[in-house]
Amino acid sequence: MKLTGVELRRVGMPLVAPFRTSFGTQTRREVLLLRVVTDEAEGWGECVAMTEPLYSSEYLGAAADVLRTFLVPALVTAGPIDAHAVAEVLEPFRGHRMAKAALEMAVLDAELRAEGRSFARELGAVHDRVPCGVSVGIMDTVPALLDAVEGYLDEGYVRIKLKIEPGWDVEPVRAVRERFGDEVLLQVDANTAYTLADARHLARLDPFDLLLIEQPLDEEDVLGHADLARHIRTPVCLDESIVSARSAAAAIRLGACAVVNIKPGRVGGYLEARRIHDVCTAHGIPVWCGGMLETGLGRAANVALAALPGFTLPGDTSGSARYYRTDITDPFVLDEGHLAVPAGPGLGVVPLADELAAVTLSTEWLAL
Ligand code: NPG
Repeated sequence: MKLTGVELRRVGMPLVAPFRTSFGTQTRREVLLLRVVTDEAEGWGECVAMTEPLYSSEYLGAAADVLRTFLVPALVTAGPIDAHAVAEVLEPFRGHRMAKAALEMAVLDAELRAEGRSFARELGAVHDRVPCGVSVGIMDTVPALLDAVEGYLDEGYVRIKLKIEPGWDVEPVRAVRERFGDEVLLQVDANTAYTLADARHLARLDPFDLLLIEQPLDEEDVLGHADLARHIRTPVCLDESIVSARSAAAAIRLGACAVVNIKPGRVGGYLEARRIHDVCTAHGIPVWCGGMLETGLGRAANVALAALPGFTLPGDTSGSARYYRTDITDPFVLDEGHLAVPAGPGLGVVPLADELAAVTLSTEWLAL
């Protein structure tokens, strides 16, 4: 395939409700979309970087800049494009995995559309629907949290993840267990809000039979997670710390994680995400698909990934309505707690022209 055009598009979408994590509160999501045009087909990519570098060092403005200045020019210089060669072409540039992931996703989408194959088939999906969990933000009060959880359970979500931080951990977990019982699949996510000095405190979560505690410590503190794992019974899951198949292998060898959250943006793309799945599966480590408040484009690809055999825990693959009143694709709608894996060529979904136009903040064609 020959690359003939790349468009960067910034969209802004209001969230249905504020989403509070240990690193901040979001009321809207700005997303960088990428459209690649080739001589054979077009493809869409979604960059999961947020507007501010609070989850990781990446942010939307930097992603747009590195794509414009380095990544897209390197791909053009490399000649005919092939999705499986994109990562290697971009490899000399350090970091910027979310930007790289978006570019690879768009090229892969174009290639698969041209060949009439789906993301699910390409990645190795073995299911045609996936069970869905939901991530519940930090609330002002426990009753407000219980109302939110009740609503999600009524909608059919099969697993609840509570965002936690110091001051909002044991009590909300206890309240959810007391109200909804021991059968509810429940896990917590700290987004790096604790230190190893909190080990005793975090052990107070042990009686609640959580599926896992996600990224309690700093992203660079892999060894600390291994130490923590010896002090608590709740299985430790890593998110921010896992940025590649190599870092996953190292974390597993260190005993730093019993479970891994795979987010394609965080690790540089869907192909590296699949390699992490393979490494984890080979070591008997269960994985699940994380979420970054994706639009229908990223959601489509995530649902395809979540259908791989090693994804044995429900992911943060919620329905579109969890975040957006109007999505830019046909919405993903929960059916008995599951989402259907798109089967059409490429992502299997395309942006709806009117919906996309309504949320577009700016567009930019890159000079090739
Ligand atoms: O369902 O898309 C979703 C969001 C799930 O909690 C979620 N994501 O730390 O995992 C996370 C968190 C997040 C959201 C991180 C946005 C970064 C940006």
